[in-house]
Amino acid sequence: MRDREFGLESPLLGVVVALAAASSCFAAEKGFMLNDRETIVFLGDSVTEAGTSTEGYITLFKLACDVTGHRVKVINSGISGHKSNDMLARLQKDVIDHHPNWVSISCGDNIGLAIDSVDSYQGDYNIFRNDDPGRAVIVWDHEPEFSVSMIAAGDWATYSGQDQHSLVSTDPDTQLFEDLGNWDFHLREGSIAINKGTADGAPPEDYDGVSRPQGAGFDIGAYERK
Ligand SMILES: [Ca+2]
Repeated sequence: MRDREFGLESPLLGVVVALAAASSCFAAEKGFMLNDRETIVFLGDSVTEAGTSTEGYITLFKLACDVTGHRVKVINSGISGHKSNDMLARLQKDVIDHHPNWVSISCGDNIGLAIDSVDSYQGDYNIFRNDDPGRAVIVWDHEPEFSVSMIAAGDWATYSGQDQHSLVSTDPDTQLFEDLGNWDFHLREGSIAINKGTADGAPPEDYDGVSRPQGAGFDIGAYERK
């Protein structure tokens, strides 16, 4: 049995953390959306499995419930190493059978790309980047994991035979987007994605309706920089 439950009376940790953005259950415009005695299941991988550790995100979520006087039942259904297909296979047992009012699903949290085998992967004109630069690509039947620097050095393209035109970004704030903090994914001046896409299958207009390509070629991403 891998699930772990937090009792309704779990102790406060004495530290109040700004948690309002931690879950849509705290959507600012709607206030606290969980009701007393409701159940929430957290389905995920290693980050979720560790989520009920002292500083884990589920612990912080439960703390927020406690300090706001909401008695909710929290169930941790995280299992380290699990991908979306693994979670789907245990969805009935680990989620539905708990009859939750809410479900939080969290996949691939600290891994850029995880696949069972390189044989099942086809990709190109991507931009690789990960918060944990040591875990950009994981192939389950291959060691070691590919870091961002290994991808930049061409190790991933050589191994996979894919991503021959793909790039690496170490800092998307300055290398890619106009305003990542505010979810503005328009390409900034000098973005490494400009003119690095392909005409193959490219829509004639970008997400804003701007005709593509602009300049010397198609840009990678949803927006063509004018
Ligand atoms: Ca362009």
